[in-house]
Amino acid sequence: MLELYHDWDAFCCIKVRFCLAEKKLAWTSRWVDLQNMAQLTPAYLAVNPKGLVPALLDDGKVLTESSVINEYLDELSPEYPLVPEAPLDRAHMRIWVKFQEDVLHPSVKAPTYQLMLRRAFALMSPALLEERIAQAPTPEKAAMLRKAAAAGTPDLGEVEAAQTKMQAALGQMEARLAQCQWLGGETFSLADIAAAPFIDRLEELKFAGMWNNKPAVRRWISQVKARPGYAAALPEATQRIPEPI
Ligand SMILES: N[C@@H](CCC(=O)N[C@@H](CS)C(=O)NCC(=O)O)C(=O)O
Repeated sequence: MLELYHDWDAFCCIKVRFCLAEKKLAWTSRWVDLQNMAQLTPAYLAVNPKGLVPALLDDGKVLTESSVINEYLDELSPEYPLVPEAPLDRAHMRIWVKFQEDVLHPSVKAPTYQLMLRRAFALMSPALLEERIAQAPTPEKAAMLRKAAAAGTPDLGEVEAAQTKMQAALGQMEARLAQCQWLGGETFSLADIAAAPFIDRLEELKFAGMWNNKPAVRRWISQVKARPGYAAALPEATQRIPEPI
């Protein structure tokens, strides 16, 4: 039995749900509400001491790290393969999964906290906020959350710096996708699944205009949206972090 500890509107959780849907695997939802910092409750820290979602339990055995989880899910059944057969194609797939880990996911963090989660944290009681932040696994994480929850205006400097990184990332994707159909090569793979939540988050942030002048990225986005698992992986409107004003 597969149990997924996840939040509906979290980048790495959409990534794993997309994979589960494409592999047609049944799973049970264990919701970790990031808008209330539930990743920092003792109950969840017992599952993943890093206080990060997602975590997958397979018959009670815990796996963390969304890219590792997705390779594991792919290996669970030979049906609907998401890892290319040829070693070189597999290597390219992993390079683009790493690009998601190193570039795409980090680039959305500041705008997500400053423009979206900040509004959710403002609704938490100061006592609960402090209780949760006190459980943060590192002082850096505690400081980042405290800054995101602080009253006042968002740090637009951080948002602008992130937008510069997003533009550069989209430029790299455009160059790749002008050469091949999918990020990993000629077949849909875990690389596209890893990068897909970037599209969704930029749309939520109202940054979708960033790919107006990127025809290959726009073609790839249409292809990703046409995949059966994409809509299944996305949250319902009520499960979304409030949109930025
Ligand atoms: N490398 C990890 C990153 C996990 C991660 O950063 N998850 C985010 C949601 S996408 C999270 O748990 N954020 C809450 C926090 O940072 O406290 C993975 O791929 O699973």
